[in-house]
Amino acid sequence: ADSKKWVLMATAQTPTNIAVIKYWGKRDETLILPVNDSISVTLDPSHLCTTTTVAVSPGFEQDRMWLNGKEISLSGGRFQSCLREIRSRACDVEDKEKGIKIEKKDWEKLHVHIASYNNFPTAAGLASSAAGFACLVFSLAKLMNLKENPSQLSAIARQGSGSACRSLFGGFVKWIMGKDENGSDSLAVQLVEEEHWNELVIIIAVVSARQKETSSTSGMRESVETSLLLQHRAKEIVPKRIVKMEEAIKNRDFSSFAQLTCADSNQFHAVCLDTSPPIFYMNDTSHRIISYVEKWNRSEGSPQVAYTFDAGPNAVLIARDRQVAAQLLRRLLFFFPPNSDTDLNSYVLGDKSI
Ligand code: 2P0
Repeated sequence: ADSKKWVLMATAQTPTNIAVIKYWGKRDETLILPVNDSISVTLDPSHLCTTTTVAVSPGFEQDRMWLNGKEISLSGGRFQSCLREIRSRACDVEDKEKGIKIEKKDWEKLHVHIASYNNFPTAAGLASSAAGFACLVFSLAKLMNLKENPSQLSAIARQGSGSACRSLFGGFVKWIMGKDENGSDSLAVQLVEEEHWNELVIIIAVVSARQKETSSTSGMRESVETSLLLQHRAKEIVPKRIVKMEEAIKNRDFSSFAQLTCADSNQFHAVCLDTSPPIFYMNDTSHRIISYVEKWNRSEGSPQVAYTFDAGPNAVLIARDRQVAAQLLRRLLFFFPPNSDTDLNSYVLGDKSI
């Protein structure tokens, strides 16, 4: 009976990431293999992040999970894929102080309890699944003493949610689509560390905290099935953009970075519009923010701010430095006052987010 009393735990914290070259479309739905490479920037963990604690005990009778204190089902294929992949790589664990020894073979029989918290609204288009699955995989890998490196772990997180694979690293990250049918080479690599371009400031303007109408998963499935623009984008446009974006990041070339980021966001939303039936993620306020930033950038002669929008109306604005960020915040509050006729109601400042 005593042996049922011990509990071993591990905790991890993982920030969300924002794509500057977007992932939109899968070539394999189960393994989550994308139709193109993507590049993202990982936010500062103090703002949009998930904290997950995982525990194992011989007293646990089944795998269970709580999200923000509420129990959720682990029966979905994506959770099961992640758990299976991690368990199969688990190693011996010994805690001499507690007198606990778990052998590799024991992990198949032991159950885990998972408690996860987001410090931001779930499913409001703020990429909660990215931070969530990355954190789940990372904390379980810690608990079960996996020997895999972060890129190898990213290929497991990918099977939870595509964008999650990019949250295993800080700084700028590339998700390589890979060629293998089994997905072994579809993983994330770090392009540069967070310190490389620390002048940048990321501001997220929350246009609406409402839950989105079309989930990313079903939206991209419909785009793959119906949009010819998506095929053209994946084959002809993104490969060239990835090369240019890597170059811009390496050289901290903000003009080129901003131009590519805005163009790629706009093309992603054009693909959504090219989908049948069309998908609208942005709203009038989103469009007004785009017009405003475009006008500002043109009046300065070179880009000061880049914008990018994911599967929702919220604007992610990347300022070239702190001065521009301060100016941007003042202007946003002036032109889009909180609780006015627009529904722009709060701002989250990702101060020195990379
Ligand atoms: C991205 N998005 O690159 C793109 C841009 C939204 C727009 O990755 O089906 O939640 O779990 O792989 O990762 C959102 O898609 O979709 C996403 P699944 P995911 O960030």
